Amino acid sequence: MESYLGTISRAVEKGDDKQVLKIVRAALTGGVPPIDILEKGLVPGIQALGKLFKEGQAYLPEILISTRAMNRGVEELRPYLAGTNIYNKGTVVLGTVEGDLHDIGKNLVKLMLKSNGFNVADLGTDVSTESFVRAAQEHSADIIGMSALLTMTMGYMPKVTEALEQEGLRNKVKIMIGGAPITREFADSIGVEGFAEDCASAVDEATRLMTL
Ligand code: B1M
Repeated sequence: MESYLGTISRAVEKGDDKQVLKIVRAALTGGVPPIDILEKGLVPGIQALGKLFKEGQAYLPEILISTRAMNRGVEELRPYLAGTNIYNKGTVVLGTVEGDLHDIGKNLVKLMLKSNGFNVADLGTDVSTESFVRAAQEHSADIIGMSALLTMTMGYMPKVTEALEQEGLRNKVKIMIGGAPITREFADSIGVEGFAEDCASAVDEATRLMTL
């Protein structure tokens, strides 16, 4: 069992999707519990790469390739995990704020969150304040995640926060923000709990927010 799991982790870290699929299937046939394949095989692989990324020893293309490999494995396991609710750490409503069309970073955050067990409702780009509020209600969101790449559009973040407050939702959701011009100081100044500098930290931060 250990050899299956270690091989899966290394294949995710290397971004070898064919190997991931092959060994996940072999592990399932060999009787390894699907949840172990997920938590002791796939997840440690993407976490190892996330750590390298944070240390500057891995780069975005590698994250993308490994995320794809991870997702191949997750998709193979999904039928076995469906309905157990084990693979849901929380629901994140995610979008790039109004006026902003940049979505490369936001999509990476989505991939990393999904790969690490979060349910993500992706609203896309140029998302209005009303859409964030409506989606928070519709999806019973635990976290609202906002991305902004333009200094001009950062100003929509406090607007969404205020609108959630007005709708009486602020005590039900945590808010996480990110994007190149966003800093922890800015997050503090607008009174949101969460900030992440990159897609790997976004997973740690979302996990932390779920414990608050
Ligand atoms: Co634009 N653009 N752009 N652009 N663009 C920038 C952002 C800019 C810095 C370029 C520059 O001038 N040097 C500049 C912004 C200046 C500013 O306001 N500070 C800029 C500008 C001015 C513009 C236009 C206004 C240009 C024009 O039309 N005159 C225009 C605006 C359009 C609009 O949005 N309304 C525009 C358009 C575009 C393109 C459409 C051409 C394209 C976007 C394509 C797309 O996203 N589909 C584009 C691109 C590609 C860039 C650059 C080159 C790259 C951005 C990117 O994808 N980075 C960028 C310059 C640069 O950054 N070097 C630039 C890679 C990405 C992985 O990083 O998005 O930071 P990033 O995401 C990271 C983290 O920030 C974090 O995790 C991600 C992964 O680690 N993160 C989060 C992101 N969101 C998060 C959310 C979280 C947590 C973490 O929680 C919810």
